[in-house]
Amino acid sequence: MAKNSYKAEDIKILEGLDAVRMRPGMYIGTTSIKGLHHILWEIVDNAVDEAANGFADKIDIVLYKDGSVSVEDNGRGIPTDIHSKAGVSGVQVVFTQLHAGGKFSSDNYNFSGGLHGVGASVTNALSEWLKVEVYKNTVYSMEFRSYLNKETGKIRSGVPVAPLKDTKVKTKKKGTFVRFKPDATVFETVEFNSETILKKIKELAFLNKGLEINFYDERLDYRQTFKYDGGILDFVKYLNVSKNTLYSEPLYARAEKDNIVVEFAIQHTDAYVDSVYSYVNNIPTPEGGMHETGFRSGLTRSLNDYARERNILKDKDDNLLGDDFKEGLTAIVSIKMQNVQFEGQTKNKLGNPEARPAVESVTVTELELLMKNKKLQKTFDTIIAKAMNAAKARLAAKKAKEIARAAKSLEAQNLVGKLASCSGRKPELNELFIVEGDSAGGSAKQARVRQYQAILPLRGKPLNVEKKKLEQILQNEEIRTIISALGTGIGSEFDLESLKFHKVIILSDADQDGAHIRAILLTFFFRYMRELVNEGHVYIGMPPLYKVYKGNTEEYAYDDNELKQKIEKVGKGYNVQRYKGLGEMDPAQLWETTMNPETRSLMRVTIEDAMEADRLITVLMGDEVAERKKYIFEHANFNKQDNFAKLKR
Ligand code: TTJ
Repeated sequence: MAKNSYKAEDIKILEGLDAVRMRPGMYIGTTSIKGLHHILWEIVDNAVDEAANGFADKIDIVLYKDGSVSVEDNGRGIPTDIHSKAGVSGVQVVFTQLHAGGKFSSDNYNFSGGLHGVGASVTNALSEWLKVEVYKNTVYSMEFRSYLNKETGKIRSGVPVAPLKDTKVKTKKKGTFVRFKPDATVFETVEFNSETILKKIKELAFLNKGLEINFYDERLDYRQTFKYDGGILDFVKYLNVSKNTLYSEPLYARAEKDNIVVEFAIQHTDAYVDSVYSYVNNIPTPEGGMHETGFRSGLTRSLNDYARERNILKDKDDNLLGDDFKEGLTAIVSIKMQNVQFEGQTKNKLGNPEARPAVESVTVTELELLMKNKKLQKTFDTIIAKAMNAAKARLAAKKAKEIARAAKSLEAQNLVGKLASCSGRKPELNELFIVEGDSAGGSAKQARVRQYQAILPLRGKPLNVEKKKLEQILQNEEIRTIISALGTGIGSEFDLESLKFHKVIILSDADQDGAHIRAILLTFFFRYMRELVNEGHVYIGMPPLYKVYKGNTEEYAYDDNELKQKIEKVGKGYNVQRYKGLGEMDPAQLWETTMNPETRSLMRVTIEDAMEADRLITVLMGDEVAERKKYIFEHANFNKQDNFAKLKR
């Protein structure tokens, strides 16, 4: 009776393996080189599981000249005794029963990978032959073969040549050895790629701290050993080897929560993208999933808490976002758990919802522990500083986007009412004078050459762009008029091609208010129309400070030094007029001194000038009181023309 049922069972099992051979794609996805490697990983996974559960610390992989490959571990060995239900040895069950995969019950293993869980029997089914040795005091041995059934004309897969045999040969070794030759009639190629294998082995060695994996390729007589006592900490170091790291030792932690073992390693670089790699039971999850989500939110939460505790983030500040902490982050998150469920089209994503809170909790708890270590304070401060920078860039980008959008809608409106436009249609020749004050604006309108000179008078100070919010800036009429007059748009939408005036000339008084207006305009250009400055389209008009005259002679002086020279030149009986503002000049004088291309003085604004103006505005208007005082002290007479942005005539 027992024997009969065994036989029936046996036949059913063999039919199972034949099914694998009939439709390999159903079990390993593909019969390409990827599928070929897949049947190797099914075997390697079993050995790695034994190691991951603490029963083995060495795995040898050999590629042979005959096209076969072997995997050996120094673990407990596949069970050699008769399996009570199957009535055959454990070894036979492992290699002939689909889904058995060496994991008889979860009592033997806490966690097991199994790349796709199809098990070692699939490897057997798709091999020409497979040999097993188990070392437990003596050497046990068994062999499987595929052969042509002459009666049916079909190939039978993975058939035991004989039951498992105790050879009685004594051995001091412990473990399992499996060697197989992939079936050339199944796969598109049966040539293993050692590079692919090496890459995967290296990853497995990183993921399993202290596990030694030896590789030997007999075809090339090439060997390499992988062993990382730092595990994923070494992995992170390896990933960052050619990058600029922000601190030398990666942060590392490992803890268990709700039967899930969580391990992570983190190190930041000066890069702007993140490289986070996650794994479940040594299987990569390139699309992330619940564990990665938990890790990222745990990281964000604990680092925000830290930043507040250290008062780097003030009460009024918003929390830093997950995206801010992503910048330059290199991390490995590796978890081990039971009943893994993969999701997504490619099954590259961890679906188990319970993984999320477990990983988040471990991440927060373990990071908080590390944060208490005074020696790591600098590291954490560096991480926060990096994220603060990222947040700043994020806000600036958002602002630029909003402003660009708003500017687009501005173009639709007609805001150039105050603008006295020019008639010429050649932007290369056209000049826009932005003139401080209505009275100077009036003079300029009278003096100009209408064909190529346009005048935009500014009433009062254009709004300080630094202190105000975006919406307020755009509500400011002066700024709106400038934007719509230039025609370029702003921020990310800025388009130099649409510029209507190739010279944009700021004309302001030589006093403190004038200097301020100039700085505000330069700051605006620097922030929102940087290219305009970069391409040399922004100028500062230089009205003279003095007029020296006698009879019909008139000489202008732009500073005190020049005044002395001009006085000498005009000679006895001279008169001096000091201009307090542009408005004191009549149109003819304004034309001659500041607008006539033949006689005027213009200074082209460089990007450094604009940057300096931006800094000045930021410091003068910003929150840093000490910095402001220092700046005012150092630039006490900042309304002097030559002190403003190093402009040279
Ligand atoms: C199963 O539960 C009892 C103790 O041994 C467990 C076991 O199966 N261990 C084991 C299997 N170690 N190594 C393997 C193994 C190694 C290779 C190379 C291939 C396969 C299919 C299994």
